[in-house]
Amino acid sequence: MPFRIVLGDITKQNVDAIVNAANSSLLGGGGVDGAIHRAAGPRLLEECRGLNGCRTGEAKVTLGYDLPCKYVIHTVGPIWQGGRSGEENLLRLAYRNSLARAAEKECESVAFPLISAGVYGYPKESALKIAEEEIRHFLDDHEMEITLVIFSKDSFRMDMDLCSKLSHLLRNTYETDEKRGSFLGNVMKSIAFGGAAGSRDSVFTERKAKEKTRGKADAPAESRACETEIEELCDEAAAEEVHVRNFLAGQSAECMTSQPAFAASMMQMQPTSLEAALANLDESFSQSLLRLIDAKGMKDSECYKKANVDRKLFSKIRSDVHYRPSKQTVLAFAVALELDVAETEALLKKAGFALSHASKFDIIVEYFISNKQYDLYTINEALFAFDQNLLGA
Ligand code: AR6
Repeated sequence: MPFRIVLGDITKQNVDAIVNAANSSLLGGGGVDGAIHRAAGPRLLEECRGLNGCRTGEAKVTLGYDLPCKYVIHTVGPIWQGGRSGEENLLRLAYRNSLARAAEKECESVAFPLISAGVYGYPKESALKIAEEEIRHFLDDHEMEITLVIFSKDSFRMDMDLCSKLSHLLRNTYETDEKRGSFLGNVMKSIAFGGAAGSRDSVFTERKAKEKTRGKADAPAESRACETEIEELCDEAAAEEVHVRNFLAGQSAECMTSQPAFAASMMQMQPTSLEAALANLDESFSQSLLRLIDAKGMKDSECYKKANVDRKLFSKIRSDVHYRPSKQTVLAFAVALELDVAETEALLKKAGFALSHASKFDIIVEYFISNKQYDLYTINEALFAFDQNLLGA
């Protein structure tokens, strides 16, 4: 995944280089600087002594010594003075110069802390936005894995308005659906385990009888509507089950005359038809994706970069017609292609997935897609804030 946000300690990241939010002496300090020097050992300070400091916005490289990374890129962010002293430009320079040093050292992966967002007092939400903008800009024409390491959720601030909208949505959709889900779950369990218990009676009709004897006068309207829907499903399933039983009991002739379409569909399950069906598979995920990229007039690179998908992975998807992507990858492409909810569902189906209101991840992504907000970085910020997997691959 070219860009990700993780919660953790930068000194523990398995990357080629980590960035240190240092001060201009480069001789150590508190915060992330202190943590990096402690983890790297005294040889880091020795090398830093020979660097003659570093001006705000610039970046200098040392080895990583006892750290798991090869290099430490030391940069100095601005001290926040109210925003009128060129802080934004200096913070952007700190990211740009650090990334330039990482590219010079041919790093394939680099991890950043939120520069200036601690002791130097830069407002956290703006510091995050600037970090993301600079990283995204760099990734437009570089291949690298860049991780933004957030030390604690306290140091992470996303748009409060968006955050409260999503909390409200999750409360109203996820929790309501969880309750409804448990009702559906019970029906499904009764279907699955009722049949496995060996009873000769239809589990569907059994379920229906139970539903009928249960008093519904007190049930809330929403729950009654849901139960009616389930009852209808049970009726349909029961009818289908009767036909299957008839057919399997050797009553195919009767079945043929009373239900020709059903009998014909059962006949299609013969081995020769199965072979034919398998020879006529639908368009695969990979084929659908490439068709959609063309239809939107996008270049491949434009699409996979917008989707936060690694170039190598995209080549794999391109060359393997049967490639099975993860749900995060499919949704990342849906966002990059700016699909609507129905188109997203169709693309998910190609990979064997669906959007579910029993999943926070799905609700959050669906929220952005249905509101036509296709900025993947903002979506990932929201997913990170709610402890979900990020989009991309
Ligand atoms: N891993 C990842 N992030 C961390 C870690 C860690 N181990 N420790 C802290 N952070 P700060 P600044 C986060 O104060 O604002 C030093 O004394 C922290 O939560 O380290 O650029 C230097 O010597 C915050 O979000 O750096 C300078 O004098 C972010 O790292 C001065 O502080 C930056 O916080 C630089 O201040």
